[in-house]
Amino acid sequence: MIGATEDNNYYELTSPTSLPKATGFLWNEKMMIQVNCRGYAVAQFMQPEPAKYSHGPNMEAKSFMQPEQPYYINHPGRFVFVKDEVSGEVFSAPYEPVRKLPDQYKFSVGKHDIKWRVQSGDIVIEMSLSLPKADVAEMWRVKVINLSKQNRKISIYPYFTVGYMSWMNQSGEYNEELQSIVCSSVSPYQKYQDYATIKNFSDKTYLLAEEKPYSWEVSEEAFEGEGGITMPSAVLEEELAKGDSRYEMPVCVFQYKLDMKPGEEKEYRFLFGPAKDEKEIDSIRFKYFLDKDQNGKDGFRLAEKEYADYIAEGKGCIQINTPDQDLDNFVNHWLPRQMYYHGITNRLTTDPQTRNYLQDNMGMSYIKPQIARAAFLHALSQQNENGAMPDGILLHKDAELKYINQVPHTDHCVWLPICIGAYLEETGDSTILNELVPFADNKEKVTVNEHIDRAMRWLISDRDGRGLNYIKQGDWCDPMNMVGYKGKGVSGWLTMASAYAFIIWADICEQNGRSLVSSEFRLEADKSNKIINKYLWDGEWYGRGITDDNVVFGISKDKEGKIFINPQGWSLLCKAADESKKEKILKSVAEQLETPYGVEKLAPSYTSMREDVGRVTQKHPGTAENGAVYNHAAAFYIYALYTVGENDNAYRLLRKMLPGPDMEDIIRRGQLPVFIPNYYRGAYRQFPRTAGRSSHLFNTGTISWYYRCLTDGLFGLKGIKDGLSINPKLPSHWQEASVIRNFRGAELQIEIKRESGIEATEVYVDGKLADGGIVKDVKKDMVYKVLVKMPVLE
Ligand code: CEZ
Repeated sequence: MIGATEDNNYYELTSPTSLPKATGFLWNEKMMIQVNCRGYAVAQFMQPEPAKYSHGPNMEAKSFMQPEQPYYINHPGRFVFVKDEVSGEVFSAPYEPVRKLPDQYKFSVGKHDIKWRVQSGDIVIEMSLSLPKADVAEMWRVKVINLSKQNRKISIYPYFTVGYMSWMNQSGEYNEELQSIVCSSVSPYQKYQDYATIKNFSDKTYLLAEEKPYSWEVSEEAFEGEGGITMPSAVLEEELAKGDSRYEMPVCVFQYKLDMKPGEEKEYRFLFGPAKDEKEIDSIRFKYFLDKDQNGKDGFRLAEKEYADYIAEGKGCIQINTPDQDLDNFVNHWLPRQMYYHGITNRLTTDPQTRNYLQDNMGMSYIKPQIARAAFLHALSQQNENGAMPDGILLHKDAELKYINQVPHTDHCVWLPICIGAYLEETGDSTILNELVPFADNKEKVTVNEHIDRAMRWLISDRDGRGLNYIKQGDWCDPMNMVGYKGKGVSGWLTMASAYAFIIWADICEQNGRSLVSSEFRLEADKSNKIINKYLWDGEWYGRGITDDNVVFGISKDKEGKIFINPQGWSLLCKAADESKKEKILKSVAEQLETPYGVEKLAPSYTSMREDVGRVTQKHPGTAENGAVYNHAAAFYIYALYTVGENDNAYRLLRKMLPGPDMEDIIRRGQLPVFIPNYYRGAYRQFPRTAGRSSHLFNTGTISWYYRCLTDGLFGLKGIKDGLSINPKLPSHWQEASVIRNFRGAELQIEIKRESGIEATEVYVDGKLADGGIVKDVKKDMVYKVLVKMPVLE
């Protein structure tokens, strides 16, 4: 019912009702679309701020992508109504809005396309969606197949939602010359100053047909009639009325009449998207449909191919073969794709949050390190000369800091050494450290070394009398906005994260001949750790912070929000926790935060506002930062577990981040294992009924950390200055695994085996024992055969 195809290129679902919210997503340089198995879609494009061309039937608030996206009967979608002209029977593919259960159904999520095959009686509808690489348009194929032994007379009605475009001006009509339905609108605005921007918007939505339609309808109301969207009156008529829409809600529906012989197939192709004007639609029509020649040149097909090639560039640096096939499938096929999406699109925003921008580019270091490098330099060029990093990084000349980026958060500096450190490990490119970069408020250029020194010193300066880092209106946890808004509250986690950043930076400085600076920051890390232990250790675990009114929170005394995951994992990373504290932490996390779906971000979830903590406590218990299995935080914890050698613990939690492998688990999460969502519902001990549900939101900082858990942790194939250090951390029940690791232009074919008689891991490179498990002098274009022998564990 649910599983990967043999070639692993698709993940398939064979019921439209068992996982009704299962989705796949596609993106390109300017847009993204997430479609669910039943035909509903959420799409946005950049102009340069995110905008829509397929709307809900009411005025929509502008917002970024949301978790647990709700769908409703009139939700924007892409459907094909099918009517038997003889019997009058109607169904719709893929499933909505008629909801007639098909005889056979398949939803196939691919990497560069998403497909459906729906059979009702003897009629099959195949739909497929792909995108061009650079244009904003959905490319649809709709195929009709007559499986019966008789001639069949049917009508099909491809239906594309346009929805409520604008309260100022909206209309639509069929344009004969363009063979398109063109809907027009004016984006609502009120300030005359905005006219200069909105006049350039792509305020039209079009549906372009390759083949001339028999008929059409452009008024949603006329199409639905009294039947409503589930059985539109217009479909029951002989012919659509060729209506238009005049300040009425537009829709794009075509009708094609088919007289099909037994076994006959017929395919139609469409383009759906936004445009500035008719001229643009005309040129799109030429490019995709008309520009053909005798040699089989076909713009549509070429664009599909170009898109497939673009997506295929998102390859990671490991191919794995382990006893866990589902993990293999995810890691080899879907994880790098999601990481690439983050790195290449910056989540389709013009002002990504600084921490997201840096972490997403940490992931890009494993795919296209040159892009990561440029991004790190770009981010540093927006640093202030006092060392502080801004809340968001502006990517476009007209971009401005919006929404959450207008709220002061204090953690952005810590991500610099952490993320650039990962880049250095992967590439060995220490030249980045000597690049000269200006500041936002000072054009004078200084080295990256100097930039990061200043960032670290800013973290040291932004502390209270005790030496704890101020939180202001948030740290990594965005909505923790009232701990320190009066200027006194501090973040325990941020103090730990700073200590960890100091250690990473000290290591990098030491390796690059800056020993003085290195010892300065090592000292700072030690100092921070003492302070952390003095003020935040609560007996069995670490507290999260101290409020403006000097109240420690995230501790055993609290009724809700007793324990937070972040301080536990990061105390291991920054080495604040000694062995005995570590044991206590592991136990407390397992008892209070672990669930069948991963570790929760905090517990118990807050059930009412805590005014000295903030907005996070107002989110619904068990969702997002209020106690969901927030995968980004869970990934930090797992990374920390690998760092302290808790291999079995780490693997168990790593595995819980993926839906499955058993069906019950996939159904409960409600999501196919083709991406990791930002959270699964938590509050497992408070609200078990909803626990485990996926947020279906594929924007998440989890991915690059998950990847590092695999490269540095599970497979222990971590870059160091002069080579690749090999020290796998397989779970004790795995006897073997193999990995192809692409590293600095070379390919390492690595076999890992447990062998009796082996006491400590031994690494052989092309037959020779490698000192310290390090493959030195890795040469570009070389292939290395590596054998790793590990002890057998009972
Ligand atoms: O946003 C993410 C942020 O993009 O939340 C993370 C944070 O580290 C990321 O930078 C944890 O707080 O209420 C809010 O503002 C939320 O915090 C969301 O915007 C949240 C979304 O869930 C998107 O993933």
